Formats: sequence, structure tokens, C-alpha cells
Amino acid sequence: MPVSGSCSLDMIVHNGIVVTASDQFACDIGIKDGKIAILATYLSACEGCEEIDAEGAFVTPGGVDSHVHIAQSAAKRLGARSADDWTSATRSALGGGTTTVIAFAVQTQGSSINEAIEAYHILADGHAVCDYGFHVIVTDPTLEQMNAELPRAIAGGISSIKIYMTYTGMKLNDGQILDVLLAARKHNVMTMVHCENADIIDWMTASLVARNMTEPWHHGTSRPPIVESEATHRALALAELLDTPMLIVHVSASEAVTTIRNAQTRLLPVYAETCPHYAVLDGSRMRKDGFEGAKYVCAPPLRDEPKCNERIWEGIANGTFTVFSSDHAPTCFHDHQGKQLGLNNNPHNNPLGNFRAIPNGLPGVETRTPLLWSEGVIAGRISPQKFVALNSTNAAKLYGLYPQKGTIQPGSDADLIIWHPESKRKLYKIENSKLHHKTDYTPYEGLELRDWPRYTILRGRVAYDGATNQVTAFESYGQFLKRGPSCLPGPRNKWLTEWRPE
Ligand code: DUC
Ligand code: ZN
Repeated sequence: MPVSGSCSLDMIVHNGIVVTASDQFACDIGIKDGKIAILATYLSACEGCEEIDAEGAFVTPGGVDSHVHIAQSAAKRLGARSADDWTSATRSALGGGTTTVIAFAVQTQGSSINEAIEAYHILADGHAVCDYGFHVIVTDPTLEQMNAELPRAIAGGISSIKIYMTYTGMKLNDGQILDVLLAARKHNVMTMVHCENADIIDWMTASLVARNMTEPWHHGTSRPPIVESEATHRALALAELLDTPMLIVHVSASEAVTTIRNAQTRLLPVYAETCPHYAVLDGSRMRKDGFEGAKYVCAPPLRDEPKCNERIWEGIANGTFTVFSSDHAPTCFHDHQGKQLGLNNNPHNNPLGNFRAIPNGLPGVETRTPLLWSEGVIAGRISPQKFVALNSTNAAKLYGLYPQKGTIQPGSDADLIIWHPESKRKLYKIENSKLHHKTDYTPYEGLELRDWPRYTILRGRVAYDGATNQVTAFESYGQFLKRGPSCLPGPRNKWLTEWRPE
């Protein structure tokens, strides 16, 4: 139970309702040296202590966005360039309540995963405004990489691997996936999988192109739900065979949600992620006026099936989804190295372009948290505790940042979102001009949210002030986070055959 106290604190947040993944309680928060020092029913300030009156509003942990692409070389696959650099993406994160991002360092085939991580450190170092970590994307899982390089990466604070089942130059076959899973199990790292069946996509794409069906929405035609659900089933089968935990990233298809849910019901250590766009947008967006649909091209695609958004909300509310991430993958619409590639690289001269050349991905690191708060909590779909679990705590636990990040308790980093008290909530219309990224559009333009963060606090400093819409943290304030192993359930030592790892 919180008690009263006073001490030489740096900051006190008064009159908040603190929310964790399991509780909520009214108290003051005392902050010292960037950490939460004390939670107490009343704290009195001493000289020089900054005070913020939360006015009875909810105070939630700073957001942990565990899936963002920042200045990533994969965005160059089609000759595309990322709209955001480390500074703009992390400023944007803070503008929407996210205090930690985990981005991707990509191994190119034939090179070492640690070279990729080093190169990524150079990009981020001194330019991040919020705190950050890296996952490493493994595209070439040789024995040398898995046995020698992976332990070095882990020692450097990288405790998760991402692999792809699609994309030339990145996709792994089933045998390679097993190699990765075996190494992941041995070294206690989390494996994240992009689940889409590459051969079906290639086959469907060739067939569509032969018929000149290349308009933006045929990106969706080429990747029907079965592309995702088949790959999800296969990835989970491989994980079960090797008794290895797995997180399925950016789930959009209802059938994939069911497959994941069934695996969880069988108590397999299976985790899943979905993203804001799958909860609030659908495939009709890709059919928008002319080439505008390119703004909504992402993979897996937005879905056309009736109730597709409802199914995602159901999975969010019933616990199928462990984390809610942005998959921020920004390219500008009006950039010849952005979405316009789909018009300019158009061999069949289809007036509405060529979906194959449109870079995949949507911006969303800033809108993720407010969207989940508004459309989840305030709209009555989930509790504030569930919001905290999805927005912060579970990602921190899954990716080895807990309890430094993802919760409000003594000893944790003082990363907070202070919302508006209920009586002062106003509709917030999303407009790209208000956001802090460098992308020239938001897929949520005009959407009215029921609240927006009043303050974002990172390690005890106000990093975003909603009253002025200013990100107040400076360019090198963000710190690299060395991550440890997941603290969510892992291998169960249950085997399908007599085979055991050596
Ligand atoms: N899909 C991906 O596979 N990567 C980034 C963005 C996207 O939509
Ligand atoms: Zn992604």
C-alpha cells in the first residue's frame, strides 16, 4: 500500500491514477535521477523539485514500441528511401507517448550479423531522442553466424532475432528456420517471424501481372489471408517441433489469429503481435482514388473480409495478442523514392501503377499509443490494465527490458504518459501536420481520437508537452538499451519425437 513521504526528489507527479498491467491506484509518483523513487499517497516537494499535477488523470507507463523500421536498409530493396531518420522517428515516438522503440538491424546475406548491428549503432548513436534497442534480422543463418556471432550479439544486448518467410534476399526456407530456432533455443533468444508464403505470393503476382492487374489494391489480391495463415501454421509447427518460443509479427488475417489462439490454448509458448492499421483500417483503403491507395500498401495487407477489424479487436481483448506495435515503415507518398516508385516503375503503363514497385509499409509510431488508448480503452473495448500490458509491459517482458521499462514501480525508469483527466478530454483530430515524423502523410488523416497524451516523460524529464505539441527532449537524449532474455514462459521440454537437441 502506498505511504506518505517526502525527500529530495527531482520531480513529483501529483494526483494521478497510476495504471500497471494488473492494477490501478491513486497516488503521487516521486522521481529521482531518472528513476521512480517512491509511490505514495501524498508527497511534498522540496526546493528545486519540479511538480506536475495530473489532475486525477490516468498515468500509464511510457510506451514500448517493439516493431519499428528506422532508416533501415531493407527499405532500399526497391530503390526506396526511408522517410524518417533516427531523430525524426524517435521524436515522433515521444510525440505519441512512446519512450522506447526496438528497431531492426538487417544482416545482408554473406555478411555477419554483428557487422549489421555495428552499422546500425552508427546510424542511431547520438541521434535518438527516445530510448532504443535493436532486434537483428537474420537472412543467412550459417553455423558460424548462429554459433559464434549470435552469442556476441547477445553479449551486446540483442536478445531477439527476426526472420522472414518471404521477400527475395531475406526469406528462409524451413530447414534454415529450424537452424535459427535451434540456435535461439540454445541461446535463449526470442524469434520473431514474418509469416507469409513466398511461393504463393510470387505465383499470384506473376499471374496478376500477366493480366495487367497491377493497381495498388492488387497488392492485397496477391496476398490473400491463406498466404498468412498457411505460413503462420508452418512457423508454429516448426517452433513446436523444436520446443522453442516464437512471436508472430504483424498478424492481420482472422485465420492466423485462430491458429495462434489454438496453439496458445495448447500452452505452447506462442506470442503474437498486431498493429494499429489492422485494427482500424481495411482493404478498401487500397482502392482509394487513383494511386492514393498506395499509401495503404503494407504486408501482410489490410484485409477485405467482413469483420476483419472486429476479429483483431477480439484478439486484443482476449489475450491472443501479446503486443501492439506500430510496424512504423515510413516512405513518403510524394517521393520518387517513396510510394511514387509504383507509378514510375510501371512496365505495363497501367495508369494506376504497379503494386509490385510500391514500398510496403505505413508510418505509425506516433499514432499507435493514442489510437489504442482512444479506440481501445475509452471506446470500452479493453481495460486500462490491458492497454498497459499491450502498449508497454508485455513488450518489455518479452524482449528483456522488464522492469527497467514497461511498468511504474520503484526502481523502474521514470517513463510515463500523463493523459488528460476525463473532464478535460477533447477530441483530437489526427492531421499529418501535427505529427513529428518526416513522412508526408498519415494513414489516419482525419480520424478523431478521444484523447492524446498530455505529457510524455522519459527518465524523469518532460519529453513531450501536449499543450504546445512540442517534443522537448534533445537529439542525443535517447539511450541504447542492452536487453536480456525474455521473462515470459519459454521452452517446456515437451517433444514430438525421440529427437532432442544436443
Ligand atoms: N511489411 C514488411 O514486411 N515490412 C515493413 C512494412 C510492411 O508493411
Ligand atoms: Zn515490420
